[in-house]
Amino acid sequence: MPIDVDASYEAHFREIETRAHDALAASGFDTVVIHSGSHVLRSTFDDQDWPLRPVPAFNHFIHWPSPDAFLVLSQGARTRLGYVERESFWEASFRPDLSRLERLLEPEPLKSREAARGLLPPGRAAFVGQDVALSAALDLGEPNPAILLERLEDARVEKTEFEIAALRVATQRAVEGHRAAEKAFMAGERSELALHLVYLGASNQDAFDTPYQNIVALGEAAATLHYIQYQAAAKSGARSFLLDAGATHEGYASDITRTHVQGGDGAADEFAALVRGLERGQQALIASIRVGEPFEGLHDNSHERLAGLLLESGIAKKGTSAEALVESRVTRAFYPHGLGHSLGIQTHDVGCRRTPPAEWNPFLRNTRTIAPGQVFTIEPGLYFIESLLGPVRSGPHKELVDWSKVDALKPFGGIRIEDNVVVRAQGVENLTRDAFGAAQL
Ligand SMILES: [Mn+2]
Repeated sequence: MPIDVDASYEAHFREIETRAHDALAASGFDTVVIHSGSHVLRSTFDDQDWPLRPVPAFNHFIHWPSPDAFLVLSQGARTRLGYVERESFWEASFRPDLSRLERLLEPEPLKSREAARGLLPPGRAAFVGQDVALSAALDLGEPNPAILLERLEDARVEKTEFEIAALRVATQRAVEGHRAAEKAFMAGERSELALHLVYLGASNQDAFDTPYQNIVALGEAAATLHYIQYQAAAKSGARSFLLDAGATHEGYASDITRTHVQGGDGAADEFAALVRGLERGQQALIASIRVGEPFEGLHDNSHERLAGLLLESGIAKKGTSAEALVESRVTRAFYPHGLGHSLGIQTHDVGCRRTPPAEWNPFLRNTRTIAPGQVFTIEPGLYFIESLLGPVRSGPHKELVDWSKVDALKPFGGIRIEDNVVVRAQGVENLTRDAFGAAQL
């Protein structure tokens, strides 16, 4: 059944408009001007721009992937949208669809960006955007005041039904790509570049449309957490495939990782068992999500589960305990990143890391208390990263690990399984599993 994203847009806009007004009141501003963005040169020696990434605070209201639109929100006044219409015979211009907006605000075409100054009512104004020089030149308000920015970021943590619908569409697109890439790998494709292109084709997007650069790793390359150096030549011996790739809809990102294995010999079977074990643990973690609990507790629990898997697989030696593996931080060498992060307009949405994590969880990006409306990833991993394992091999806890096992599994690189979940008052919806289910024909 197609997802009706439009139906909930008006309620979304009204809700986040109220949140923005509250943010203004709390931070002592009367007005905020949010700028969609300016073109940025890729190099000062060159005449090409980067594709525009609209400012997240702007995209929260309107998906407008074009520069020089100005959203003006003022306490007690109707919201205004000024935008510069450009005619160019070099490039196609962006044609906004204003039909959805007309009941919500005043769209006002501007002759130039300078005309944006005329949109501001009297009072204390703040500017939110990347182009601080433009704000200064046009006197659009205090640039990016931290107190207001923080509140606008916080206002993105709890998703509206519109945002959840957009995330569902973004997830479905990504799942099409994941299915096609898995099929190609299982059929013998061993070029990372070719798998990347299969993914883009099946998810119907250009590389610049993806929310983050696809991570496409065969074999040992899966041990590099953000591996994007796709090899065009086939890695004929590779038997594992890690794909971390998403898609966007209305600027909202999905972020999905799957790990596949093909083989048949002992080591491939052992690695396949590890993949299944990690996935079982990931699903158990999702089932244990509870409103009111700290996300960091889930992260700590993911280390206890990993310790169990290391023991079960024989990577950790018999006689060692799960507690010892966690206490000695050996699990951190196999799984160095955080369990998950908030997801929305930004792949790594920022509002969930207001307080720093514990010293032993340095890379955790979500330290919030779990609450309804939050959307985050659950992505435990297990990798054979020599720069992290080396110090364990020669350190005081080397006896906890069976290094011959590690060496046998190293050519497979690593595993990550990542789903995107929505927290509801009554439980959790798994956007990723729902989409994989729907795509199974
Ligand atoms: Mn992620």
